[in-house]
Amino acid sequence: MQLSWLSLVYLALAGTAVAQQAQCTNPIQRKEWRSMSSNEKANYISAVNCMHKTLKGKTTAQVPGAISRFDDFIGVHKQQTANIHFVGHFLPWHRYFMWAYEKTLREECGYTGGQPYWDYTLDAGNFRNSPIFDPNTGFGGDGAGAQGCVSTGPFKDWTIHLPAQTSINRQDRCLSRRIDANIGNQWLTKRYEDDVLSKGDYGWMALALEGDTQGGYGIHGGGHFAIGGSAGDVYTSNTEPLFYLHHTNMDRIWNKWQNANPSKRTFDISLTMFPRNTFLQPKPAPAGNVTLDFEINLGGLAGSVTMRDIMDTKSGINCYEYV
Ligand SMILES: *[C@@H]1O[C@H](CO)[C@@H](O)[C@H](O)[C@H]1NC(C)=O
Ligand SMILES: [Cu+2]
Repeated sequence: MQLSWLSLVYLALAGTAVAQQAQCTNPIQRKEWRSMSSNEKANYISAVNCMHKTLKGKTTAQVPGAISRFDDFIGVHKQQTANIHFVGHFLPWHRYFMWAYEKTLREECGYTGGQPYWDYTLDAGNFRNSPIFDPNTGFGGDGAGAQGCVSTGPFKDWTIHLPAQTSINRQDRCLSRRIDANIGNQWLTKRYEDDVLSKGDYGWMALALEGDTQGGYGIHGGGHFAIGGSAGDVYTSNTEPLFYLHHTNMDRIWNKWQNANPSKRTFDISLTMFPRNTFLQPKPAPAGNVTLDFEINLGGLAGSVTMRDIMDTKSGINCYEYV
């Protein structure tokens, strides 16, 4: 059956109506960690701890071995790792992932604010002493002992139920951290953020931000390996609660790049559907680039959305801003 011109006009009008209805008038404010009040920080930390406790009847348990909501998120990242890194939708997928995490903190764990970010360029030269590692008002300090178990701060007693290895379903372990201040001081700096912001199109911007063109760790790898321990486990790096502040900061940098030229950049997307630096064996045949119709999903956490739904922080499924 063919659509008549009349029905196309109708669909266009209906689309406009839906867009207006869903207008984002009261965006969630996402703040830098140190600009949050003591109450906001405590509220966030306790919501993360709430997600880590077994929520009876709430965990979607679609990942074998997951017994907490926090495990669910580790499991979904683990299941999709091979398809969501070194691809065009690397940034959009992680934007969607943080959207779900923020939503869960708010709807299931009583959090009232936005997902915070960590602007580590403020710690340049002084990475180890960042207030983010404060045992009382932050995420706790470096790991200790042979396993590098985090032994101070609000997550010191955590047991993680999903192992870093992909072949095992359940293996209890601690949250581990092995701070490498040299990596932080070298890579998590304004110089590399400015390099990302200087790019003229999505492809070059995204390659710089994921670390392909900065000649080393770059900001993405720099964040993971400066924290070290669990944060450096490729499949399960979100065992580290700071993962979400690191990736939200990368999301902020992408959004800052978009906002510098919104009409040209907000919906600019490219790079391949299959990984350029592949985890997949055998290496997949080269496929086309991601477009606005390309779909991503969060497994058992949330259904499919298109790139079009996720690119703009103030339309589609999103309604948040960086302050
Ligand atoms: C795919 O994306 C890359 C990176 O942005 C770009 O250089 C290339 O032209 C794109 N290919 C097509 C066919 O659009
Ligand atoms: Cu990831």
